[in-house]
Amino acid sequence: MSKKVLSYDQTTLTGHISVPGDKSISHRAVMFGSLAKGKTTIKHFLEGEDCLSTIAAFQAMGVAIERSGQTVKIESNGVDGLKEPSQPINLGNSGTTARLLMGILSGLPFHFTLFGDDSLSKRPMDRITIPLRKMGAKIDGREEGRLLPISLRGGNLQPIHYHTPVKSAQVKSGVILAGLMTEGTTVVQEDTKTRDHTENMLKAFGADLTIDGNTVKIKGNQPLQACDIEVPGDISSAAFFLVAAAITPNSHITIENVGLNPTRTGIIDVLKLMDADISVVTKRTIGGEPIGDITVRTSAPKAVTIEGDIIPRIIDEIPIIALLASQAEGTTIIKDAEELRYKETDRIKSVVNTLKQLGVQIEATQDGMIIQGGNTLHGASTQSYGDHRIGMMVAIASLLTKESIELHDDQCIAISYPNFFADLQSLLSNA
Ligand code: SPQ
Repeated sequence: MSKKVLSYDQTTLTGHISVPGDKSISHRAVMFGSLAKGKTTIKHFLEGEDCLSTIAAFQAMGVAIERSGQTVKIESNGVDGLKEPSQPINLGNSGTTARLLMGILSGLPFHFTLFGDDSLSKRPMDRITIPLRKMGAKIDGREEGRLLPISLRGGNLQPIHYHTPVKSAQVKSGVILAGLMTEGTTVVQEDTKTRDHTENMLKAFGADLTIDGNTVKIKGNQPLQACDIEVPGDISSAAFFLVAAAITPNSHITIENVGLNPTRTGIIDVLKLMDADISVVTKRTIGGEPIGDITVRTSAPKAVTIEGDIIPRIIDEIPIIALLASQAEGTTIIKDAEELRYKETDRIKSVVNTLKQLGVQIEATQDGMIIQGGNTLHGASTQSYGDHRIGMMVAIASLLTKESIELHDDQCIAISYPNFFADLQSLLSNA
């Protein structure tokens, strides 16, 4: 297993960078480009391992997909051109590939076997297999289809009116995509709005769908029309440097061309609520996704309580928000975030254990954590536990101590941010 020793003498971050393409949008661009008849070109695609798993899945179904760096070209004969794969599909570490793909596969008259790595094999799949079974998909797997590996036989789906019990964009998207493969109208309703990239991109591919508050309605059997997609920078990746600049001395950075979809910008709201010096300029909108620049300067953050509807808008940023809170004045409380338990790791446990090792006063609650501010961090030997967001949280934490921090399994950072350490170095070397 890889190991990195993190030790930085100079910790001021300055300059401009752009971050890699958004992971959620990159996955969806490959999926919808493969379902659409014709040629789709994707620019600024995330070359992370998760999105490469999505490409491989559609290649296994006969779609011609070529990638040259961050540009992906897809030439597809549409849904009718998809073939039964001859081998099981490897989903790697990617929950998004698993849940969205199952929605699509449920509409195809073939047999599929799906498996993933150790982490994905522990993550709950019943949240998506339950509605897909209700729509008529034949699904079996470990623990009656709750866990991978899963086998699925699709075809002859019925539309559904589904009120989802979990705050999950993956579940909403999987059901919408299955709905696209039925005769009739599928309705998906959620209590709290989750990221809406599926809805935005389906519209860009010409689909007829309506959104009324937290309810999405989609007509089945609609052919998608190929189109070109430019992927915005991933705000979940940018978040690590936004927080780093807020808590290291004399820092001043701008991250350019970041996706500013309101279902994802909770990190900006949290930084503002904590009194960070942050400004945002929206520049343009592409495929329904606003894009702009975010500037952050060093400040003295204040503690807050974070709960309720903002949680899905910061769900992937909570590890780095916990580190931010450890440097704030006062006690920060994060509630209503029980979904963290179902990520690449149980992120309540892995964040709390790791930050404790580094000297932070933090305790886990059933649905979140309580973080005391004003901590002085020290060196330790830490683990990413194979979770890219824990690995990046540790790397930013290492800017807060002169002692060195060992990070075991740092390579998993490539899941969502292959050039993370190069970008960190470039911001550090400008000072
Ligand atoms: O794809 P995966 O492994 O689930 O990735 C994560 C991440 O941290 O990158 C979660 F672990 O992001 C999810 C996110 O938490 C990506 C996603 C999407 O693209 O639809 C939605 C969120 O998950 P959920 O549970 O809301 O469906």
